[in-house]
Amino acid sequence: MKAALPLLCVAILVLQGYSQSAPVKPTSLQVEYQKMEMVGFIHFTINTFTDKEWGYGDEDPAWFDPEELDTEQWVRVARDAGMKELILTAKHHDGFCLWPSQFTQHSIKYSPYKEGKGDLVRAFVEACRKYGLKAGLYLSPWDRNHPGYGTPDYITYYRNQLQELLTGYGEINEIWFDGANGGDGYYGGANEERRIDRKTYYDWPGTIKLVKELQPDIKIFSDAGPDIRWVGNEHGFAGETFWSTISDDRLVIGDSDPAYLNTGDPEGNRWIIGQCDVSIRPGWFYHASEDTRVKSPQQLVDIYYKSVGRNGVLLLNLPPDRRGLIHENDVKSLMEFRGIIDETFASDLAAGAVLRDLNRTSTTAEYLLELENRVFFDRILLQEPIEEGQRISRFRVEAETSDGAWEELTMGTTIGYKRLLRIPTVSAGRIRVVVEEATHPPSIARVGLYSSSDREPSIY
Ligand code: FUL
Repeated sequence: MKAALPLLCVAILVLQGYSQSAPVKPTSLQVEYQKMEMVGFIHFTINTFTDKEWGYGDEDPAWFDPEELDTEQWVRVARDAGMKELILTAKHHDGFCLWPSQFTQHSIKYSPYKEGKGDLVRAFVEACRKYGLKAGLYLSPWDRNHPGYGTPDYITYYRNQLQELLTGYGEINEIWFDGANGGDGYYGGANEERRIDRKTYYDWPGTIKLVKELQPDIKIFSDAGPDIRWVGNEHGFAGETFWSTISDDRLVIGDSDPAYLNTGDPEGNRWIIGQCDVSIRPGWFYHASEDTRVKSPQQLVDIYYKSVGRNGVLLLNLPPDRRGLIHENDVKSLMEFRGIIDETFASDLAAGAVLRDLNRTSTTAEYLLELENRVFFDRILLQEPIEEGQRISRFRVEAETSDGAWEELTMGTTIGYKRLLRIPTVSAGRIRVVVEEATHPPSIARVGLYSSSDREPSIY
């Protein structure tokens, strides 16, 4: 009888119309990664000194000479902004290496910085460790300096460099494979245009295998994962509907459909975290001409709601200037942004209240949050227990008005790890979260209510 019980349960579930396929779940490493919520990018290389966004690959290493460089300043700024990881451009498209790679002369070793004895990857990783941040590295697959780019030789070179970076610097939490690939460049003096076949040239499966062998716990980013994916734009905006699940047979590293990446797929066969990359300035690298075009604290707050608040991880770029420091204007805006977020989310007005599970079916649910007193709020936080997959595809939130009626405050589609909703201020004591549709039996892990400082007049 005991042995027959599981079979019976399965039969009942199938008869009841439960989805036959189990929900796709994240790995524990992905859950840990998602919980970081905010990570940072450091775009810094010879471009900082040539005032370019994409170096051609013919730069003279002698131009790289940051005189006040302080990796600890970068990390302190990132930590104070709430970032839990920083990713450094160890090599951008120009091929210039911020570590003394033994495989090229296009590196920091041939620059005046510390008379060629500097190793920025090491200084960066050490600073991250000192302040408790995880370290990640960006190694551009496109290399406009290397003479062999476009031939199999370059793939060997690229993997040798991965080997150097992933064996010489301790634990690296994330490796970032950019999608920009092929075009004109210096290529060892050839000065020509080189196109590659994005589907086959890099043999990504081979590289991914190597990376995981070298660092089993590392998370690999590319537009198509396998662990973390691009969200299809560089504004830092995840889609309003945003699934962490996606079908990998519809993705090609370096060539995936941005619109598909921006929403994910409820039917997807893989869990690939969405990472929302954006720069605090118009460019990814520092340009003095952009000192007055740093994103405002309010713009950063908006980005936060559209990334972290839509089930994504925010990857915000802070490009150090020619001194080798994050510029004062960037620091000011960032700290004001952090202040706004901290103030809003300092106290959860629903803390301690009971979330009652009223009613559930295989694809719907209803929760009631009863507060001791009425509270004013204009921000709602919802979370699903993503360890069990992402299931909810439509919900609404209602509040009980003073005359006992239920009024809709907001509605949405996906929730995932975290959904933040901005609404006009209301005052209520009883709140209902109604899950209208889900791919698998739904549940809500947490409902939070907050009040931001930009309060508008109450509507109840
Ligand atoms: C892009 C690159 O071309 C930019 O320079 C930058 O590194 C950005 C994060 O990714 O594809």
